[in-house]
Amino acid sequence: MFDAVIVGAGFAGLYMLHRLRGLGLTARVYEAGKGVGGTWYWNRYPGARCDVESMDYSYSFSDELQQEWRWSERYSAQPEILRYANHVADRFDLRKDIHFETRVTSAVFEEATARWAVETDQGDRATARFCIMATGCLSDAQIPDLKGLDSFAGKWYHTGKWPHEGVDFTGRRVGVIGTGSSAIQSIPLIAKQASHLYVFQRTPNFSMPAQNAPLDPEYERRVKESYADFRRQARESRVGFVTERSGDSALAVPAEEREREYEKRWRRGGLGFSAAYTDLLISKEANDTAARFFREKIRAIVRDSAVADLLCPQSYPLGTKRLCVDTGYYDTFNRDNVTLVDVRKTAIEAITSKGVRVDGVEYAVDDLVFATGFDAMTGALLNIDIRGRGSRKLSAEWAGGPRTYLGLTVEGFPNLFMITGPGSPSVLSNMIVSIEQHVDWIADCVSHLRERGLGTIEATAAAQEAWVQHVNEVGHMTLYPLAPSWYMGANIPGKPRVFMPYIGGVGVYRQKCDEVAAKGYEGFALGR
Ligand code: NA7
Repeated sequence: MFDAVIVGAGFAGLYMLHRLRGLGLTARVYEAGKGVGGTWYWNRYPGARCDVESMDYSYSFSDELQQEWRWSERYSAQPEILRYANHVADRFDLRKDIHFETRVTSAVFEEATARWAVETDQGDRATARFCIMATGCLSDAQIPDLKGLDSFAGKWYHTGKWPHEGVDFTGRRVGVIGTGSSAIQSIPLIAKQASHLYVFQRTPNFSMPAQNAPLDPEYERRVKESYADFRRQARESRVGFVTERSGDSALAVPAEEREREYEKRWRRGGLGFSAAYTDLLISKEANDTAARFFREKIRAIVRDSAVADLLCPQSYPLGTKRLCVDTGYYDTFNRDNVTLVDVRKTAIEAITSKGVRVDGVEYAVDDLVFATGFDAMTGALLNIDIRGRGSRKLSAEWAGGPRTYLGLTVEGFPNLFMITGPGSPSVLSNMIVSIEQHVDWIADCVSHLRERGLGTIEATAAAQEAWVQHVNEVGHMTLYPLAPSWYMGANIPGKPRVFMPYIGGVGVYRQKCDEVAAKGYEGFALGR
Protein backbone atom coordinates (compact mmCIF):
# COMPACT_ATOMS: atom_id res chain seq x y z
CA MET A 1 0.00 0.00 0.00
CA PHE A 2 1.47 3.31 -1.14
CA ASP A 3 0.22 6.83 -0.96
CA ALA A 4 0.64 7.03 -4.72
CA VAL A 5 1.46 4.97 -7.77
CA ILE A 6 3.08 6.93 -10.57
CA VAL A 7 3.08 5.49 -14.08
CA GLY A 8 6.15 6.52 -16.07
CA ALA A 9 9.63 7.78 -15.22
CA GLY A 10 10.08 10.50 -17.80
CA PHE A 11 10.42 14.13 -16.76
CA ALA A 12 6.86 14.10 -15.34
CA GLY A 13 7.20 10.92 -13.28
CA LEU A 14 10.62 11.84 -11.90
CA TYR A 15 9.54 15.23 -10.62
CA MET A 16 6.25 13.86 -9.27
CA LEU A 17 8.14 11.28 -7.24
CA HIS A 18 10.49 13.95 -5.93
CA ARG A 19 7.62 16.20 -4.85
CA LEU A 20 5.66 13.42 -3.14
CA ARG A 21 8.76 12.32 -1.27
CA GLY A 22 9.21 15.91 -0.14
CA LEU A 23 5.73 15.72 1.40
CA GLY A 24 6.74 12.60 3.29
CA LEU A 25 4.52 10.37 1.13
CA THR A 26 5.35 6.94 -0.22
CA ALA A 27 5.24 6.31 -3.95
CA ARG A 28 6.01 3.50 -6.35
CA VAL A 29 6.89 4.34 -9.94
CA TYR A 30 6.45 1.82 -12.74
CA GLU A 31 8.38 2.39 -15.93
CA ALA A 32 8.30 0.26 -19.08
CA GLY A 33 11.84 1.20 -20.16
CA LYS A 34 15.08 -0.01 -18.63
CA GLY A 35 15.94 3.51 -17.61
CA VAL A 36 14.54 6.96 -16.87
CA GLY A 37 13.95 9.73 -19.44
CA GLY A 38 10.70 8.82 -21.23
CA THR A 39 10.70 10.42 -24.69
CA TRP A 40 14.46 10.84 -24.47
CA TYR A 41 14.94 7.22 -23.49
CA TRP A 42 13.00 5.86 -26.47
CA ASN A 43 13.63 8.35 -29.29
CA ARG A 44 17.29 7.66 -30.06
CA TYR A 45 17.11 8.07 -33.83
CA PRO A 46 19.92 9.99 -35.56
CA GLY A 47 19.46 13.73 -35.14
CA ALA A 48 16.92 13.46 -32.27
CA ARG A 49 17.02 16.85 -30.63
CA CYS A 50 14.76 19.09 -28.59
CA ASP A 51 13.33 22.02 -30.51
CA VAL A 52 12.87 24.09 -27.38
CA GLU A 53 16.13 25.79 -26.36
CA SER A 54 18.26 24.08 -23.70
CA MET A 55 18.13 26.88 -21.14
CA ASP A 56 14.31 26.69 -21.30
CA TYR A 57 13.91 22.94 -21.59
CA SER A 58 15.11 22.00 -18.13
CA TYR A 59 13.73 21.73 -14.60
CA SER A 60 13.39 24.87 -12.52
CA PHE A 61 12.49 23.24 -9.21
CA SER A 62 16.03 23.18 -7.85
CA ASP A 63 18.24 26.22 -8.12
CA GLU A 64 21.34 24.10 -7.40
CA LEU A 65 20.42 21.82 -10.30
CA GLN A 66 19.81 24.62 -12.77
CA GLN A 67 23.01 26.39 -11.74
CA GLU A 68 25.30 23.37 -11.84
CA TRP A 69 24.07 21.69 -15.03
CA ARG A 70 25.74 22.85 -18.25
CA TRP A 71 24.21 22.39 -21.68
CA SER A 72 26.58 22.27 -24.61
CA GLU A 73 24.33 23.47 -27.42
CA ARG A 74 21.53 25.95 -28.05
CA TYR A 75 19.27 22.96 -28.76
CA SER A 76 20.22 19.82 -26.88
CA ALA A 77 20.56 16.50 -28.59
CA GLN A 78 18.87 13.39 -27.22
CA PRO A 79 21.98 11.83 -25.59
CA GLU A 80 22.60 14.97 -23.56
CA ILE A 81 18.98 15.27 -22.42
CA LEU A 82 19.02 11.61 -21.42
CA ARG A 83 22.21 12.21 -19.42
CA TYR A 84 20.41 15.08 -17.71
CA ALA A 85 17.42 12.87 -16.81
CA ASN A 86 19.84 10.30 -15.37
CA HIS A 87 21.70 12.99 -13.47
CA VAL A 88 18.42 14.18 -11.92
CA ALA A 89 17.46 10.62 -10.97
CA ASP A 90 20.82 10.14 -9.24
CA ARG A 91 21.10 13.58 -7.69
CA PHE A 92 17.71 13.25 -6.01
CA ASP A 93 18.14 9.53 -5.34
CA LEU A 94 14.96 8.65 -7.23
CA ARG A 95 15.79 5.20 -8.62
CA LYS A 96 15.07 3.23 -5.48
CA ASP A 97 11.33 3.80 -5.87
CA ILE A 98 11.21 3.01 -9.59
CA HIS A 99 10.47 -0.44 -10.97
CA PHE A 100 11.91 -0.60 -14.47
CA GLU A 101 10.92 -2.88 -17.34
CA THR A 102 7.45 -3.00 -15.86
CA ARG A 103 4.43 -1.90 -17.82
CA VAL A 104 1.21 -1.04 -16.03
CA THR A 105 -1.66 -2.98 -17.55
CA SER A 106 -4.60 -1.92 -15.39
CA ALA A 107 -5.62 0.61 -12.75
CA VAL A 108 -8.92 0.00 -11.02
CA PHE A 109 -10.60 2.23 -8.42
CA GLU A 110 -11.95 0.14 -5.55
CA GLU A 111 -14.90 2.03 -4.16
CA ALA A 112 -15.10 0.25 -0.80
CA THR A 113 -11.60 1.34 0.20
CA ALA A 114 -11.23 4.37 -2.11
CA ARG A 115 -7.93 2.92 -3.30
CA TRP A 116 -6.48 2.36 -6.74
CA ALA A 117 -5.35 -1.20 -7.50
CA VAL A 118 -2.63 -1.20 -10.13
CA GLU A 119 -1.38 -4.28 -11.97
CA THR A 120 1.61 -4.73 -14.24
CA ASP A 121 2.79 -7.11 -16.94
CA GLN A 122 5.33 -8.45 -14.43
CA GLY A 123 2.60 -9.61 -12.09
CA ASP A 124 3.00 -6.77 -9.57
CA ARG A 125 -0.09 -5.58 -7.77
CA ALA A 126 0.07 -2.36 -5.78
CA THR A 127 -2.62 -0.35 -4.08
CA ALA A 128 -2.48 3.37 -3.52
CA ARG A 129 -4.68 6.27 -2.60
CA PHE A 130 -3.60 8.25 -5.66
CA CYS A 131 -2.85 7.06 -9.16
CA ILE A 132 -0.82 9.50 -11.24
CA MET A 133 -0.39 9.01 -14.96
CA ALA A 134 2.93 10.38 -16.16
CA THR A 135 2.65 8.39 -19.35
CA GLY A 136 3.66 11.09 -21.85
CA CYS A 137 1.82 12.63 -24.78
CA LEU A 138 3.87 11.08 -27.58
CA SER A 139 4.81 7.67 -26.26
CA ASP A 140 2.59 5.19 -28.07
CA ALA A 141 4.52 4.61 -31.31
CA GLN A 142 2.45 3.77 -34.38
CA ILE A 143 3.29 1.54 -37.32
CA PRO A 144 0.70 1.97 -40.06
CA ASP A 145 -1.19 -1.09 -41.09
CA LEU A 146 0.59 -1.71 -44.40
CA LYS A 147 0.15 -4.88 -46.37
CA GLY A 148 3.22 -7.14 -46.52
CA LEU A 149 5.39 -5.79 -43.70
CA ASP A 150 5.82 -9.38 -42.46
CA SER A 151 7.36 -10.34 -45.76
CA PHE A 152 10.04 -7.59 -45.71
CA ALA A 153 13.45 -9.28 -45.81
CA GLY A 154 15.41 -6.29 -44.50
CA LYS A 155 15.47 -4.63 -41.09
CA TRP A 156 12.92 -2.08 -40.00
CA TYR A 157 12.77 0.45 -37.18
CA HIS A 158 10.42 3.00 -35.65
CA THR A 159 12.02 6.32 -34.68
CA GLY A 160 10.26 6.18 -31.32
CA LYS A 161 11.70 2.75 -30.44
CA TRP A 162 15.20 3.11 -31.75
CA PRO A 163 17.80 0.42 -30.93
CA HIS A 164 20.10 1.47 -28.08
CA GLU A 165 23.21 0.37 -29.93
CA GLY A 166 22.34 2.68 -32.86
CA VAL A 167 22.03 1.73 -36.51
CA ASP A 168 24.77 2.05 -39.12
CA PHE A 169 23.25 2.77 -42.52
CA THR A 170 26.61 3.04 -44.29
CA GLY A 171 26.36 1.79 -47.84
CA ARG A 172 22.75 0.67 -47.43
CA ARG A 173 19.60 1.54 -49.33
CA VAL A 174 17.18 3.03 -46.85
CA GLY A 175 13.51 3.99 -46.99
CA VAL A 176 12.03 6.53 -44.55
CA ILE A 177 8.24 6.57 -44.30
CA GLY A 178 6.87 9.86 -42.94
CA THR A 179 8.01 13.47 -43.01
CA GLY A 180 7.07 14.75 -39.54
CA SER A 181 9.52 16.10 -36.98
CA SER A 182 11.30 12.80 -36.39
CA ALA A 183 11.83 12.22 -40.12
CA ILE A 184 12.91 15.82 -40.68
CA GLN A 185 15.55 15.51 -37.96
CA SER A 186 16.84 12.11 -39.04
CA ILE A 187 16.74 12.32 -42.85
CA PRO A 188 19.77 14.67 -43.26
CA LEU A 189 21.93 12.30 -41.17
CA ILE A 190 20.65 9.06 -42.69
CA ALA A 191 21.23 10.54 -46.17
CA LYS A 192 24.90 11.08 -45.33
CA GLN A 193 25.39 7.39 -44.54
CA ALA A 194 23.05 5.60 -46.91
CA SER A 195 24.02 4.60 -50.44
CA HIS A 196 20.53 5.72 -51.39
CA LEU A 197 17.65 7.16 -49.40
CA TYR A 198 14.01 7.07 -50.49
CA VAL A 199 11.72 9.41 -48.56
CA PHE A 200 8.06 8.42 -48.75
CA GLN A 201 6.08 11.61 -48.16
CA ARG A 202 2.32 11.82 -47.70
CA THR A 203 2.10 15.38 -46.37
CA PRO A 204 4.94 17.90 -46.52
CA ASN A 205 5.62 19.91 -43.35
CA PHE A 206 6.69 23.46 -42.69
CA SER A 207 10.15 23.37 -41.18
CA MET A 208 12.30 26.15 -39.74
CA PRO A 209 16.08 26.06 -39.62
CA ALA A 210 17.22 25.43 -36.03
CA GLN A 211 20.33 27.59 -36.41
CA ASN A 212 21.75 25.36 -33.75
CA ALA A 213 25.16 26.27 -32.32
CA PRO A 214 27.26 25.69 -29.24
CA LEU A 215 25.58 27.40 -26.30
CA ASP A 216 26.91 30.94 -25.97
CA PRO A 217 28.63 31.06 -22.53
CA GLU A 218 27.74 34.74 -22.17
CA TYR A 219 24.03 33.92 -22.71
CA GLU A 220 24.29 31.03 -20.27
CA ARG A 221 25.86 33.33 -17.66
CA ARG A 222 23.15 35.95 -18.10
CA VAL A 223 20.33 33.43 -17.80
CA LYS A 224 21.87 31.77 -14.77
CA GLU A 225 22.26 35.14 -13.07
CA SER A 226 18.57 35.83 -13.44
CA TYR A 227 17.13 32.34 -13.66
CA ALA A 228 14.29 33.07 -11.21
CA ASP A 229 13.01 35.88 -13.40
CA PHE A 230 13.64 33.95 -16.62
CA ARG A 231 11.54 31.04 -15.30
CA ARG A 232 8.78 33.31 -14.06
CA GLN A 233 8.45 34.85 -17.50
CA ALA A 234 8.31 31.40 -19.08
CA ARG A 235 5.53 30.33 -16.70
CA GLU A 236 3.51 33.43 -17.52
CA SER A 237 4.06 33.18 -21.28
CA ARG A 238 1.81 31.65 -23.92
CA VAL A 239 3.91 28.62 -24.75
CA GLY A 240 6.23 28.12 -21.79
CA PHE A 241 9.25 29.97 -23.13
CA VAL A 242 9.78 33.59 -23.88
CA THR A 243 9.84 34.59 -27.48
CA GLU A 244 9.63 37.99 -29.10
CA ARG A 245 5.91 38.62 -29.66
CA SER A 246 4.50 41.30 -31.83
CA GLY A 247 1.20 42.97 -31.00
CA ASP A 248 0.37 43.53 -34.67
CA SER A 249 -1.77 41.77 -37.20
CA ALA A 250 0.21 40.43 -40.15
CA LEU A 251 -2.25 42.22 -42.40
CA ALA A 252 -1.76 45.59 -40.73
CA VAL A 253 1.88 46.01 -41.73
CA PRO A 254 3.29 46.74 -45.20
CA ALA A 255 4.38 43.65 -47.16
CA GLU A 256 8.08 44.62 -47.15
CA GLU A 257 8.11 45.08 -43.40
CA ARG A 258 6.43 41.70 -42.97
CA GLU A 259 9.02 40.01 -45.18
CA ARG A 260 11.81 41.61 -43.13
CA GLU A 261 10.22 40.30 -39.95
CA TYR A 262 9.86 36.77 -41.35
CA GLU A 263 13.41 36.87 -42.65
CA LYS A 264 14.71 37.99 -39.24
CA ARG A 265 12.88 35.12 -37.56
CA TRP A 266 14.04 32.59 -40.16
CA ARG A 267 17.64 33.64 -39.50
CA ARG A 268 17.14 33.41 -35.77
CA GLY A 269 15.63 29.94 -36.20
CA GLY A 270 13.41 27.82 -33.99
CA LEU A 271 9.78 27.75 -32.98
CA GLY A 272 9.29 31.46 -32.28
CA PHE A 273 8.23 32.08 -35.87
CA SER A 274 4.47 31.81 -35.21
CA ALA A 275 4.70 34.67 -32.70
CA ALA A 276 5.67 37.10 -35.49
CA TYR A 277 2.08 38.40 -35.64
CA THR A 278 -0.92 37.97 -33.38
CA ASP A 279 -3.21 36.53 -36.04
CA LEU A 280 -1.02 33.95 -37.79
CA LEU A 281 -2.93 31.10 -36.18
CA ILE A 282 -6.30 32.83 -36.29
CA SER A 283 -6.69 34.38 -39.73
CA LYS A 284 -6.19 32.28 -42.85
CA GLU A 285 -5.30 35.37 -44.83
CA ALA A 286 -2.60 36.34 -42.32
CA ASN A 287 -1.36 32.77 -42.22
CA ASP A 288 -1.08 32.70 -46.02
CA THR A 289 1.55 35.46 -45.89
CA ALA A 290 3.77 33.30 -43.68
CA ALA A 291 3.07 30.10 -45.62
CA ARG A 292 4.06 31.87 -48.85
CA PHE A 293 7.32 33.00 -47.23
CA PHE A 294 8.12 29.39 -46.29
CA ARG A 295 7.33 28.08 -49.75
CA GLU A 296 9.64 30.67 -51.30
CA LYS A 297 12.39 29.57 -48.93
CA ILE A 298 11.89 25.93 -49.90
CA ARG A 299 11.99 26.81 -53.58
CA ALA A 300 15.16 28.85 -53.07
CA ILE A 301 16.91 25.92 -51.36
CA VAL A 302 15.76 22.92 -53.40
CA ARG A 303 17.21 22.99 -56.94
CA ASP A 304 14.83 20.57 -58.67
CA SER A 305 11.59 22.53 -59.01
CA ALA A 306 9.39 19.42 -59.14
CA VAL A 307 10.90 18.19 -55.87
CA ALA A 308 10.57 21.66 -54.35
CA ASP A 309 6.89 21.75 -55.33
CA LEU A 310 6.30 18.44 -53.62
CA LEU A 311 8.03 19.69 -50.46
CA CYS A 312 5.83 22.80 -50.28
CA PRO A 313 2.88 22.35 -47.92
CA GLN A 314 -0.34 23.57 -49.54
CA SER A 315 -3.17 21.75 -47.85
CA TYR A 316 -3.22 23.24 -44.33
CA PRO A 317 -2.23 26.51 -42.61
CA LEU A 318 1.31 26.97 -41.30
CA GLY A 319 1.65 25.90 -37.68
CA THR A 320 -1.56 23.88 -37.52
CA LYS A 321 0.46 20.72 -37.89
CA ARG A 322 3.40 20.98 -35.51
CA LEU A 323 6.02 23.32 -36.98
CA CYS A 324 9.27 21.38 -37.40
CA VAL A 325 12.78 22.57 -36.69
CA ASP A 326 15.62 21.18 -38.80
CA THR A 327 19.26 21.25 -39.67
CA GLY A 328 19.78 20.94 -43.41
CA TYR A 329 16.50 19.17 -44.18
CA TYR A 330 15.47 20.82 -47.44
CA ASP A 331 19.05 20.91 -48.73
CA THR A 332 19.23 17.13 -48.32
CA PHE A 333 16.94 16.85 -51.34
CA ASN A 334 19.72 18.35 -53.48
CA ARG A 335 21.82 15.21 -52.91
CA ASP A 336 22.11 12.71 -55.75
CA ASN A 337 21.46 9.82 -53.40
CA VAL A 338 18.08 11.08 -52.13
CA THR A 339 14.74 10.49 -53.87
CA LEU A 340 11.44 11.96 -52.70
CA VAL A 341 8.51 9.67 -53.41
CA ASP A 342 5.02 11.14 -53.26
CA VAL A 343 2.59 8.81 -51.52
CA ARG A 344 -0.23 11.32 -51.37
CA LYS A 345 -1.69 10.85 -54.82
CA THR A 346 -1.17 7.11 -54.58
CA ALA A 347 -0.75 5.63 -51.11
CA ILE A 348 1.88 3.00 -50.33
CA GLU A 349 0.48 -0.12 -51.95
CA ALA A 350 2.45 -2.68 -50.01
CA ILE A 351 5.72 -3.50 -48.35
CA THR A 352 7.31 -6.30 -50.34
CA SER A 353 10.17 -8.61 -49.44
CA LYS A 354 12.53 -6.19 -51.21
CA GLY A 355 11.12 -2.79 -50.40
CA VAL A 356 8.17 -0.47 -50.83
CA ARG A 357 5.70 -0.59 -53.71
CA VAL A 358 3.98 2.63 -54.75
CA ASP A 359 1.84 2.97 -57.85
CA GLY A 360 3.22 -0.26 -59.30
CA VAL A 361 6.88 0.76 -58.77
CA GLU A 362 9.00 -1.16 -56.29
CA TYR A 363 11.62 0.88 -54.44
CA ALA A 364 14.23 -1.63 -53.29
CA VAL A 365 15.63 -0.95 -49.81
CA ASP A 366 17.72 -2.83 -47.27
CA ASP A 367 16.32 -0.96 -44.26
CA LEU A 368 13.02 0.74 -43.55
CA VAL A 369 12.52 3.52 -41.03
CA PHE A 370 9.01 4.24 -39.82
CA ALA A 371 8.91 7.89 -38.76
CA THR A 372 5.16 7.51 -38.55
CA GLY A 373 4.44 9.09 -35.20
CA PHE A 374 2.32 8.29 -32.19
CA ASP A 375 -1.21 7.81 -30.94
CA ALA A 376 -0.85 11.21 -29.30
CA MET A 377 -2.18 12.35 -25.92
CA THR A 378 -4.65 9.52 -25.31
CA GLY A 379 -2.84 6.44 -26.69
CA ALA A 380 -0.65 5.63 -23.71
CA LEU A 381 -3.49 6.25 -21.25
CA LEU A 382 -5.99 4.08 -23.09
CA ASN A 383 -3.48 1.24 -23.44
CA ILE A 384 -4.01 0.82 -19.70
CA ASP A 385 -7.31 -0.66 -18.58
CA ILE A 386 -8.37 2.27 -16.36
CA ARG A 387 -11.63 1.87 -14.45
CA GLY A 388 -13.25 4.34 -12.13
CA ARG A 389 -16.44 4.32 -10.07
CA GLY A 390 -18.86 1.54 -10.91
CA SER A 391 -16.14 -0.05 -13.09
CA ARG A 392 -16.62 2.70 -15.67
CA LYS A 393 -13.92 2.28 -18.30
CA LEU A 394 -11.93 5.33 -19.34
CA SER A 395 -11.89 4.01 -22.91
CA ALA A 396 -15.71 4.04 -22.94
CA GLU A 397 -15.90 7.50 -21.34
CA TRP A 398 -13.58 8.80 -24.05
CA ALA A 399 -15.12 6.96 -26.98
CA GLY A 400 -16.08 10.30 -28.53
CA GLY A 401 -12.76 11.96 -27.63
CA PRO A 402 -11.06 12.78 -24.33
CA ARG A 403 -13.12 14.57 -21.67
CA THR A 404 -11.32 16.01 -18.67
CA TYR A 405 -11.49 18.72 -16.08
CA LEU A 406 -8.42 20.96 -16.56
CA GLY A 407 -6.63 18.16 -18.40
CA LEU A 408 -5.72 16.87 -14.95
CA THR A 409 -8.68 14.78 -13.81
CA VAL A 410 -11.73 12.90 -15.07
CA GLU A 411 -15.21 12.80 -13.56
CA GLY A 412 -15.94 9.32 -12.16
CA PHE A 413 -12.24 8.62 -11.57
CA PRO A 414 -11.49 9.92 -8.07
CA ASN A 415 -7.83 10.53 -7.10
CA LEU A 416 -6.64 9.82 -10.63
CA PHE A 417 -4.40 12.53 -12.07
CA MET A 418 -2.92 12.95 -15.51
CA ILE A 419 0.23 14.99 -15.99
CA THR A 420 -0.13 17.09 -19.18
CA GLY A 421 -3.35 15.29 -20.10
CA PRO A 422 -5.68 16.23 -22.96
CA GLY A 423 -7.44 19.50 -22.20
CA SER A 424 -4.22 21.10 -20.89
CA PRO A 425 -1.61 23.09 -22.87
CA SER A 426 0.78 20.11 -22.88
CA VAL A 427 2.01 19.55 -26.46
CA LEU A 428 1.41 23.19 -27.40
CA SER A 429 3.93 24.25 -24.79
CA ASN A 430 7.41 23.73 -23.44
CA MET A 431 6.64 20.36 -21.90
CA ILE A 432 8.87 20.78 -18.85
CA VAL A 433 7.14 24.01 -17.83
CA SER A 434 3.74 22.33 -18.15
CA ILE A 435 4.95 19.23 -16.35
CA GLU A 436 6.25 21.24 -13.40
CA GLN A 437 3.01 23.19 -13.19
CA HIS A 438 0.89 20.03 -13.13
CA VAL A 439 3.14 18.23 -10.67
CA ASP A 440 3.12 21.21 -8.30
CA TRP A 441 -0.66 21.52 -8.59
CA ILE A 442 -1.16 17.82 -7.85
CA ALA A 443 1.29 17.90 -4.93
CA ASP A 444 -0.49 20.94 -3.44
CA CYS A 445 -3.84 19.22 -3.92
CA VAL A 446 -2.67 16.06 -2.16
CA SER A 447 -1.34 18.21 0.70
CA HIS A 448 -4.63 20.06 0.92
CA LEU A 449 -6.55 16.79 1.26
CA ARG A 450 -4.15 15.45 3.85
CA GLU A 451 -4.23 18.60 5.98
CA ARG A 452 -8.03 18.44 6.10
CA GLY A 453 -8.27 14.72 6.66
CA LEU A 454 -9.95 14.25 3.27
CA GLY A 455 -9.61 11.04 1.30
CA THR A 456 -10.84 11.76 -2.20
CA ILE A 457 -11.09 14.43 -4.85
CA GLU A 458 -13.19 14.03 -7.96
CA ALA A 459 -14.19 16.39 -10.77
CA THR A 460 -17.90 17.14 -10.95
CA ALA A 461 -19.75 16.39 -14.17
CA ALA A 462 -20.73 20.05 -14.54
CA ALA A 463 -17.18 21.36 -14.15
CA GLN A 464 -15.88 18.80 -16.63
CA GLU A 465 -18.58 19.62 -19.15
CA ALA A 466 -17.81 23.34 -18.89
CA TRP A 467 -14.08 22.73 -19.30
CA VAL A 468 -14.53 20.46 -22.33
CA GLN A 469 -16.68 23.14 -23.93
CA HIS A 470 -14.16 25.87 -23.15
CA VAL A 471 -11.25 23.85 -24.59
CA ASN A 472 -13.30 23.21 -27.69
CA GLU A 473 -14.42 26.78 -28.06
CA VAL A 474 -10.96 28.32 -27.87
CA GLY A 475 -9.56 25.58 -30.13
CA HIS A 476 -12.16 26.41 -32.74
CA MET A 477 -11.35 30.12 -32.60
CA THR A 478 -8.04 29.18 -34.23
CA LEU A 479 -7.02 27.62 -37.53
CA TYR A 480 -5.83 24.39 -35.85
CA PRO A 481 -8.94 22.34 -36.63
CA LEU A 482 -8.30 22.91 -40.36
CA ALA A 483 -5.38 20.47 -40.39
CA PRO A 484 -5.67 16.69 -40.17
CA SER A 485 -3.02 16.63 -37.45
CA TRP A 486 -2.21 14.41 -34.49
CA TYR A 487 -3.51 17.29 -32.31
CA MET A 488 -6.90 16.40 -33.85
CA GLY A 489 -6.43 12.64 -33.59
CA ALA A 490 -6.44 12.57 -37.39
CA ASN A 491 -3.32 10.39 -37.78
CA ILE A 492 -5.01 7.36 -36.22
CA PRO A 493 -7.70 5.63 -38.28
CA GLY A 494 -11.00 5.71 -36.41
CA LYS A 495 -9.83 8.10 -33.67
CA PRO A 496 -12.40 10.83 -32.91
CA ARG A 497 -11.52 14.20 -34.41
CA VAL A 498 -11.25 16.46 -31.39
CA PHE A 499 -8.71 19.23 -30.87
CA MET A 500 -7.13 17.74 -27.75
CA PRO A 501 -4.75 20.29 -26.21
CA TYR A 502 -5.82 23.56 -24.56
CA ILE A 503 -4.76 26.58 -26.58
CA GLY A 504 -5.64 29.29 -24.06
CA GLY A 505 -1.94 29.71 -23.21
CA VAL A 506 0.34 28.43 -20.47
CA GLY A 507 0.12 31.58 -18.31
CA VAL A 508 -3.66 31.89 -18.55
CA TYR A 509 -4.11 28.18 -17.88
CA ARG A 510 -1.87 28.30 -14.80
CA GLN A 511 -3.98 31.14 -13.43
CA LYS A 512 -7.17 29.15 -13.97
CA CYS A 513 -5.72 26.13 -12.16
CA ASP A 514 -4.49 28.32 -9.30
CA GLU A 515 -7.91 29.96 -8.98
CA VAL A 516 -9.59 26.56 -8.79
CA ALA A 517 -7.26 25.59 -5.94
CA ALA A 518 -7.61 28.96 -4.20
CA LYS A 519 -11.40 28.54 -4.18
CA GLY A 520 -11.07 25.29 -2.26
CA TYR A 521 -10.90 23.14 -5.41
CA GLU A 522 -13.85 24.60 -7.22
CA GLY A 523 -15.47 22.11 -9.58
CA PHE A 524 -14.38 19.15 -7.48
CA ALA A 525 -16.20 17.07 -4.91
CA LEU A 526 -13.98 16.35 -1.91
CA GLY A 527 -14.77 13.32 0.22
CA ARG A 528 -13.66 11.62 3.43
P1 NA7 B 1 4.33 12.87 -36.82
O1 NA7 B 1 4.55 14.32 -36.76
O2 NA7 B 1 3.01 12.33 -36.47
O3 NA7 B 1 4.72 12.41 -38.30
C1 NA7 B 1 4.38 11.16 -38.81
C2 NA7 B 1 4.61 11.14 -40.28
O4 NA7 B 1 4.33 9.84 -40.80
C3 NA7 B 1 3.73 12.12 -41.04
O5 NA7 B 1 4.48 12.70 -42.07
C4 NA7 B 1 2.64 11.20 -41.59
O6 NA7 B 1 2.01 11.68 -42.74
C5 NA7 B 1 3.45 9.96 -41.90
N1 NA7 B 1 2.64 8.76 -42.03
C6 NA7 B 1 1.91 8.14 -41.06
N2 NA7 B 1 1.31 7.07 -41.57
C7 NA7 B 1 1.64 7.01 -42.88
C8 NA7 B 1 1.32 6.13 -43.95
N3 NA7 B 1 0.49 5.10 -43.76
N4 NA7 B 1 1.84 6.38 -45.16
C9 NA7 B 1 2.65 7.43 -45.35
N5 NA7 B 1 3.00 8.30 -44.39
C10 NA7 B 1 2.49 8.08 -43.17
O7 NA7 B 1 5.39 12.08 -35.91
P2 NA7 B 1 6.87 12.49 -35.51
O8 NA7 B 1 7.45 11.35 -34.75
O9 NA7 B 1 7.62 12.97 -36.68
O10 NA7 B 1 6.69 13.73 -34.58
C11 NA7 B 1 5.83 13.68 -33.45
C12 NA7 B 1 6.05 14.87 -32.58
O11 NA7 B 1 7.20 14.67 -31.78
C13 NA7 B 1 6.33 16.17 -33.25
O12 NA7 B 1 5.22 16.84 -33.72
C14 NA7 B 1 7.05 16.96 -32.18
O13 NA7 B 1 6.12 17.51 -31.29
C15 NA7 B 1 7.83 15.92 -31.47
P3 NA7 B 1 0.65 12.60 -42.60
O14 NA7 B 1 1.13 13.94 -42.12
O15 NA7 B 1 -0.24 11.92 -41.59
O16 NA7 B 1 0.08 12.61 -43.95
